[in-house]
Amino acid sequence: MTESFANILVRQEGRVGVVQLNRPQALNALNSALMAELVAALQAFDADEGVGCIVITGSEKAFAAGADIKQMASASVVEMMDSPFIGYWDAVEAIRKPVIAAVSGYCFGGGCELAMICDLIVASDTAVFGQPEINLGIIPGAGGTQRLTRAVGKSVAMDMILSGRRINAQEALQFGLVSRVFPAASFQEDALKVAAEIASKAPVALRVAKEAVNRAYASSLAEGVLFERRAFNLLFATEDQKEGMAAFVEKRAPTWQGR
Ligand code: DAK
Repeated sequence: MTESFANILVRQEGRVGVVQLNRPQALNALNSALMAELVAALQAFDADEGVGCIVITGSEKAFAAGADIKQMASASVVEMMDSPFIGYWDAVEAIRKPVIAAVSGYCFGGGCELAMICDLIVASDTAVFGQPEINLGIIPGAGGTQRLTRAVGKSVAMDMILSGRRINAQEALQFGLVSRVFPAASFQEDALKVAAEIASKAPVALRVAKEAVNRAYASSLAEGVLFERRAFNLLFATEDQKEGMAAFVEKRAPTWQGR
């Protein structure tokens, strides 16, 4: 990627595309400029055949301390309704490749909502999650009331959203919000290893698997199982399915073609 950005750092490590949120003076608060750059970088990685998995991360101190309070403080209701801001979150959700949120430090408000839009969250043991919008006289505005409830259940979600309770990395693991917690000292490498492992899998199967798991949120069990069955059968039209099964039988590593 040759584009240069003011609010994010972008790099590629093997088949992993990494986007690092980089507004340290505001603890990576998510303003429109940062979100526009994030979406541009994610879409570029999504279109790049050399990338199999994408990581969104922040600094050691903050993944993101929320949407930018200073940017929205004086907004009117009509300005909020007309704002293209929510479109950035929708665009993150529309990325087809697996996206990992690698969270260290503060992960609050819109930051937590951004992490939950990602396909999985891995955390440093320093991570702290929260939806503190109630302290500003508002509620989560980028899906937090819905995704947090699905992730951790009603009681914990209500607790966090109504009281502004923060939870640490171990609690987030226990409640099912994050999939793995790593020691701060090795967190960056550990998160990249998870991403590299995913990036090494068959690209079409990854994309279809992501779609199928996401169906579990958006449909009844019966519809979701039907979707999975069709998606599963579809993969038998790919060269990668033939290669994966042949490699198993021949006791060798598969070579994926992404088709
Ligand atoms: N926005 C803007 N600036 C922020 C910020 C934020 N969310 N969080 C921190 N900063 C800025 C601080 O103002 C400070 O800037 P200066 O005063 O130095 O200029 C700098 O970052 C360092 O922050 P602190 O001095 O406060 O640092 P501490 O270590 O003492 O405290 C903290 C760290 C994370 C506990 C604290 O900064 C904090 O409580 N921050 C606010 C957390 C918060 O309330 N987050 C939720 C924001 S509301 C929407 C979609 C989504 C949303 C809204 C609409 N639509 C689609 C319409 C989401 C809303 C939110 O996220």
